[in-house]
Amino acid sequence: MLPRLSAGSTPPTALSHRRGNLPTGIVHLGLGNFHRAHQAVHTAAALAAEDGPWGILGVARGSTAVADALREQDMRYAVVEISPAATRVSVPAVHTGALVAGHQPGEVVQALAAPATRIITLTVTEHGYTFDPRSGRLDRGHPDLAADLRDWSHRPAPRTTLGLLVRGLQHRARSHGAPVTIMSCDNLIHNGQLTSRLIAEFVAELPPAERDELEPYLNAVAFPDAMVDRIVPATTDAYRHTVAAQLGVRDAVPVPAEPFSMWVIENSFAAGRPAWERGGALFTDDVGPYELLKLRLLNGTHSLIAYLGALDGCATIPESIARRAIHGAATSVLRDEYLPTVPVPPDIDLEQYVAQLFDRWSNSALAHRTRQVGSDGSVKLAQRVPAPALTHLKAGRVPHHLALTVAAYLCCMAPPEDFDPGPHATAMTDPARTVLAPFAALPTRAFVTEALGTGLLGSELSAHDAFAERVAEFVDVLVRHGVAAAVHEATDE
Ligand code: CS2
Repeated sequence: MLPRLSAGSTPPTALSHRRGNLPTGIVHLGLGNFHRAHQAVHTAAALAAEDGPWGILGVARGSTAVADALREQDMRYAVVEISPAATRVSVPAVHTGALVAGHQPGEVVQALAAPATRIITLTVTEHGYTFDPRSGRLDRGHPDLAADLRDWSHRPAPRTTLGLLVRGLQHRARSHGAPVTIMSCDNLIHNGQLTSRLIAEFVAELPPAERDELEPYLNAVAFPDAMVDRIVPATTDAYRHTVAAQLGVRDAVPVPAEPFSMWVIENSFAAGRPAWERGGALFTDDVGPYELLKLRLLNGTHSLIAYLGALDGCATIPESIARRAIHGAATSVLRDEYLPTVPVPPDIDLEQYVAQLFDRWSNSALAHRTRQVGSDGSVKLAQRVPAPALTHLKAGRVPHHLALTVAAYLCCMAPPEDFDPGPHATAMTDPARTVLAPFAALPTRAFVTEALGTGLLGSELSAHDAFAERVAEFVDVLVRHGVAAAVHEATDE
């Protein structure tokens, strides 16, 4: 039996910045695969180039599986960078510990409040912000958020990410007042500004004495925007075998990732930061154009590929993009509908960026699942579709491929009774499923009106009849004639 991955067994390929103890300077909420293949790798590379007190304490939300495995492995795990050309395994060694918020909220708050903690980073997914994507404000209907606000003074251990952050800030304000940076690394437009607004809104809801005590401290907190980009699928046994074969150790929690990785960060930190620019990150004063480029060209197109692919029987993104019709639809939505709505940052070579996107989606060695990209579409699409769709509609054009994206999503989430969307669509998870399901029995046009009427994509888009009409037409074609016919119809326009 192979030895378990550990500090002692870490092979010489380890991306470990030094021996000895690394102090914790960063607390990260969201110990999932993405963080471990993105921020952790950039941080390890930065620390290898320039030492500093920037170890990361990782906090998982509810599940103990990853935290337990990491502890058993001295906080080591492998990143399996994989493409058809090569497989490269590395072991970032930057985590100083792991906590589970659902079980150890008090310790999490303590870590957030520690004077040595100078940066708090987040990858809690779009859902983790307990906000309403339509209004950009707190989702007061969210039971955990409502409970946090209601019981604030009696509940030392908040349930939501925002609650944990505010409790941590409260302790900081009371005990030492040292400045701190909170950096969102989730796929949300202006993620830093959004986090700052949500925290301010949360604080404004506190009992007056606590609110008045905490509000001035918020000036000591920086909220940089950050664009993050790396395709990181779920772990499977195949990757565990790769690690065993390449490193000769057992790793229970390796992370697969594509070779590409990009991180663009607003250079606005309250209490220092690692030299992330030496670990591959780009610093700028305005992350906005990078965010829009990535959220629309990559993520927006990704959604279309995932929904069409799943409906066409494809388990993976590379399998989907290899189908002619889906490749065509992806090209059209990207070039004709997303691209005209984004400012291209001056240092981006657009043609190269687009070609690289198609290469990344075609990474057949990575097996990124359509059901992973298609899950939680109700929160993701709100970030991707409405703004560009409205730009076209206001200019008098119907964006057919954006309508097709919404139609394909609806077919996956709320298929009519006599239509089987297939196993990959059925496996997609989304809280909106239960909301949309009752409408599936309606005639298509009414179904689309009701679905959009839930505010799924904001109220402005649902008021555009021409868009809803087009979505309904595509739902009918997808259900009756399939993906290729729907793409043909969209492209014919
Ligand atoms: C994907 C993203 O699941 C999704 O919605 O579009 O996770 C995508 O893979 C990453 O944002 C790439 O950086």
